[in-house]
Amino acid sequence: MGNSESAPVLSKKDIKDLMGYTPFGEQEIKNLFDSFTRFAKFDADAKEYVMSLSVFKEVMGLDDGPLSTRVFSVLDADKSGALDFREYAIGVGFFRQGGSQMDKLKFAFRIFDIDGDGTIERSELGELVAASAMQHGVKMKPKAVEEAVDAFFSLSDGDGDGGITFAEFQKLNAKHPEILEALSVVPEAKK
Ligand SMILES: [Ca+2]
Ligand SMILES: [Ca+2]
Repeated sequence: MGNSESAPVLSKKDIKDLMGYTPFGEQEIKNLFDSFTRFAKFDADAKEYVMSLSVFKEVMGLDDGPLSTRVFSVLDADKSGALDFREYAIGVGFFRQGGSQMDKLKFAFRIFDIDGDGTIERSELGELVAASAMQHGVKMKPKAVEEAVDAFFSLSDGDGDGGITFAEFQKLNAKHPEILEALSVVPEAKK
């Protein structure tokens, strides 16, 4: 979006587009762009400013855990490995305004559905459980991971096919909202 390193600019069209994708008005988008370009790096190949995972975590006040990395991956819509301003603005808009309950649930689902095929598989859940434990200094034995995954699936995999669809995920949340709250996959953004 910015076309030279010295003077990043946001076109009128960019602003208009972003107003459609985010809860922000024109001035808020301009302010957000200013702060984005302060933290982001100019990528000469892409000819725009992009934000790395480590900077994103710092700016958003996220911890170093696997869930933070998943939040970043979900926001990185084009899977470039960095956030451009549009991807960043959508993320900030989501965290700051919270979005609807449905938006939050959809976002949480995408955090778990690592390969993005629309189903949470046992392996995906196991990976996140093990990585989260590791982050807290706990090395879980494969059997313990298995048991945690079993417990989650016994509550949510209604048809027992080994995958949790969004509909099943929604049902789980309706019955046990405390589970998803405990996982806190929608972190509070710093102001
Ligand atoms: Ca990207
Ligand atoms: Ca999946």
